[in-house]
Amino acid sequence: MRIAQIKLKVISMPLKSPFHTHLGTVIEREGIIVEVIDSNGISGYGEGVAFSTPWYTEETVKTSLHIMSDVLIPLLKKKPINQPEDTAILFQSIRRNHMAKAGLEMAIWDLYAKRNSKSLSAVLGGTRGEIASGVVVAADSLISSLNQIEKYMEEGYRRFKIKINPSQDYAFLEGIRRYYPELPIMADANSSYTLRDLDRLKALDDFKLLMIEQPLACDDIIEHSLLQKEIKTPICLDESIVSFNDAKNAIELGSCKIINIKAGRVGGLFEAKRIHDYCFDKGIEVWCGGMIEFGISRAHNIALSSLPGFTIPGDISASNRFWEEDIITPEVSVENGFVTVPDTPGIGFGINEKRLHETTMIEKVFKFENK
Ligand code: OSB
Ligand code: MG
Repeated sequence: MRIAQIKLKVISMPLKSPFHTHLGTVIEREGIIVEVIDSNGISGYGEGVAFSTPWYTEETVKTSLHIMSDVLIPLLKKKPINQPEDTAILFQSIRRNHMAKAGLEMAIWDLYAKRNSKSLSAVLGGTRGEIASGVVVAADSLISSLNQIEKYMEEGYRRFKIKINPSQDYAFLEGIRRYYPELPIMADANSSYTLRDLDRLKALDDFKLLMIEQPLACDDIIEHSLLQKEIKTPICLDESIVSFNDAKNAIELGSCKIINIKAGRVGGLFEAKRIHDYCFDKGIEVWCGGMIEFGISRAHNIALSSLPGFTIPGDISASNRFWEEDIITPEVSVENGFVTVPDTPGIGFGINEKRLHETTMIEKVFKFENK
């Protein structure tokens, strides 16, 4: 493929309601919309999912914009890309900065699929026509969590993820279980515990949680393996898995029974698929994590979730979970708890140009010289 230009747009949009975690509250979401245009005028879209501040990983919108503009796009200018894998391999010469890499790489996957008139799901090897949808409850009190759960149940969601931390865990989950004894719930701790909290974590076995996501430090695979031996609730790793090797090590050490795959966190769809394939082989279940993202990243998540190993409902909620109006058309919708996987070319969603325009704060255009 011949890239003619790349456009980067930093957009900013308020969330419908604040997203609380023990690491901070997200009120306004910034992101980077990546458009890669080929010499025939076909556009592929990706999304840089780093946050404004480095609370979840070390990247930020500003570092991503810098790495894309000053490091990765110049690399793309130097080497032709024939298939999406070439991008992932080209970017291996640069350390980390996974969300910056993924934003560009995923746009190239979309472009590649569109050029071949295939859906992204088909290009990735997807086998599912619809995927079960999960939703995250990130409220700061029991009462507002219960209200959110009730609303999301009515909307048909199949799995509820509750944010927990040492000051909002046992009594909190007990409060939820009192009203919803059988609801499929899981907890996400975002690294808020240490092994000193072993008794607290053991006690959570009382709640028949589907899993506990990332209880311990983001860079700790050994202690998670010790913890998993002590608790019945399956551990799912999120922050700890930033590469294929992390996934392999965690599985070999018994640090988790489930992996949350986010393409942004691992550097793109190529690495995400490698992790999926390895887990599939080893019988480790995976699901697709969310990043409070806009529709483009969500569309990529839908395609990724159509792979056979994604057996657990992911953080794939409807556009209206976070946004008054999304930047894609149609918006992502959940019906009876399922999202349909598009079979039209590429990510299978169009761009809501008006919404994209009104939310754009910065725009950068990179023109490629094609000899
Ligand atoms: O830890 O999974 C996480 C959102 C932003 C950053 C990290 C996480 C999350 C979520 C789910 O919990 C968000 C979603 O549904 O998009
Ligand atoms: Mg998580």
